[in-house]
Amino acid sequence: MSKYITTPIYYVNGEAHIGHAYTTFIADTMTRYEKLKGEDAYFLTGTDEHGQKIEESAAKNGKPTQEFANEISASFKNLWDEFEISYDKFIRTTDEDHKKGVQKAFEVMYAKGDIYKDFYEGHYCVSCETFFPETQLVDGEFCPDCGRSTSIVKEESYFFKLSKYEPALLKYYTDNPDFILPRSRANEVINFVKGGLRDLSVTRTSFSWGVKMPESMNDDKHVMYVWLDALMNYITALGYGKDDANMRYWPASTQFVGKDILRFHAIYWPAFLMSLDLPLPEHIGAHGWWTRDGEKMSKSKGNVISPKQVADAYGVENLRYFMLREVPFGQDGDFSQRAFIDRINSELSNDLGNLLNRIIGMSGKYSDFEIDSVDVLKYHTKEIEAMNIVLDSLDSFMKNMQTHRYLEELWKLFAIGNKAIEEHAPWVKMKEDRKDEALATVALVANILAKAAVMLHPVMPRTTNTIADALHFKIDHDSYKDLILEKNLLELFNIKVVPPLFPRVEEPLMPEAPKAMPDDKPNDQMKEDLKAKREDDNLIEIGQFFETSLKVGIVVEAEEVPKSKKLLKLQVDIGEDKPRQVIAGIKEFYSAESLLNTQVCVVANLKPAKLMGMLSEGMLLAAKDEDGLCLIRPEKPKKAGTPIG
Ligand code: ME8
Repeated sequence: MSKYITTPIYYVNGEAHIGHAYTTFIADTMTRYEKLKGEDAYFLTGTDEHGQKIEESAAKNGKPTQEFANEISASFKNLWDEFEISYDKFIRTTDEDHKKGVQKAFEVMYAKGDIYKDFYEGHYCVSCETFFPETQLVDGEFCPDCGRSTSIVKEESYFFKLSKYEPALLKYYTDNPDFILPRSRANEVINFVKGGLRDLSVTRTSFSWGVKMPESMNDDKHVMYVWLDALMNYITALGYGKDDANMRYWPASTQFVGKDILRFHAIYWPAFLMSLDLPLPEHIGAHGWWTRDGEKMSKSKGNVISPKQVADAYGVENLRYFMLREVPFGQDGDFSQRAFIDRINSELSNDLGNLLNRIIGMSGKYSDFEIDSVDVLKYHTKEIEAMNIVLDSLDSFMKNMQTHRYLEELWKLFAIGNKAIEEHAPWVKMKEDRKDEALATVALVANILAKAAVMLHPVMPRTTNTIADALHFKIDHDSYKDLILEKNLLELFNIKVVPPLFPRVEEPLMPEAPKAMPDDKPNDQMKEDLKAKREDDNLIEIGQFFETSLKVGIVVEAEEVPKSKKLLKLQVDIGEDKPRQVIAGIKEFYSAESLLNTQVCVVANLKPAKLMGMLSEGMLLAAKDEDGLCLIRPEKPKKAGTPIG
């Protein structure tokens, strides 16, 4: 059976960072693992290049959109090439074949009766390229996903009948409990679907940087919604809509995504596929979010880590090892140089690197680098058994994407090897003239290391090839079959001396991340920063809490905003030279008069936003439930501007 593995296609509005690298590393590791097992595996990655956001980023950079997209797309591709990522195809949504495939899919869905034309009026978030119903907006205006200001967009649009697929989706989740992995993530998706799906607007007329409508629709005002365009990449890459050349790889075995875009992949994507009469992927694997030293990464804090910078300092393979070892798949992870260095020194250098050095040293000293396995079973059945138990356990961890457990178990092999050396002390045996025994122990350890290298190969391909070279064998499907499945030993080792693989790291090799100060003003926060904030399982550090400047304010003027059901215009004194203007969506609950001279709590460092053309320079804290909304106020009067926290 073939295996098809994908990463998300990354937006070309900025360079790759460590989160992108993580997804790509897991997908690469999984593909290499399947290939090692002899599977016909195909690995897709690429870039997502359409939509208003990319158009705006290009404009900000003063470049024509296509040229800008070309540059950033190339920077992703070059990075993956430098990292030796084993993708089979790098797709770009601006590829002609892709665009044709999307048009074809649109036609098929339309012919099926799943697409109809109507009008859409709604709150649109450009950053997320998504419409949100009013009930989901924060404070009547802000995007619930990224926190940015939304704008009201009314346009003619084609709609996909997402609502029609609600029952089929729910049934699919029940019948396929491993569709969404880890399973713990499935509930949020199921609840979202149970909450009711609205039909999805799948075209736009407000901008033109997108895939055009199929000619048969005769409607060139519209371009495709970027998520429809983007999700289709997983099949257009296989030739859908062109020649179906590689469609035999469909359905995908695992589609890796970050938890931020799980909803798109676990709801919209399967619904589109059902409409196209195509089977659904076996797994959507949603991983967690990476922070740096406990802080969200954001451009404004200047703490975004470039994978290239880390790889230049520490080596890309060490980075792969660290990221896959450090976090349980699905959970959030933290990148800190301290934790990284500790793992390099203790696990890579001490446990693994030393074992190779000892084999090189002992084989050189005792038998001119030539050792064979003839006596291994005579003296070491106990160790061989222990080794086989570990090797047999590994596959299930990788199948469940539990790379951290896979590596943890794999490391038991080095413990078995190092312990055998201590216990059997070949140097003593040599002195006692028991050379056979001494060499059997060295051969045992060389076999353990060889097998470990085979299984570590998908995670650290280059390093394990060096180990294989030193031990005089090759890592490929044949050696996997021979050494792992058939449990054979390597007959002969002709050991080659190689320099130490993992020099110890004494000092951090990169500058430390700047620490966010409590009064740091978050301004142009990156998308992922904000996106992650909505996750309810995402605990924050105290410093992150203090990024929000909360102050006691006194309402010094209040009036209704004409023609608005919801808004009041307030002037709030927060101890500055002049009061702040706050446009608050509380008119249904408070009259303007009743607010005059009362105390409120104000978020004072929110980016100013325009609401109905008026500037709002803060937000009031309030609590809302089914009984209505009430403002949060100090229990006793406090001076205007008193900090809260
Ligand atoms: O969402 N931690 O592209 P994108 C972990 N184009 N993973 C992270 C991360 C972090 N801090 N930051 C990014 C898009 N990622 C769309 C996808 S697919 C049809 C369209 C990873 O450039 C993670 O995999 O915003 C996340 O899902 C992806 O990058 C988002 O990349």
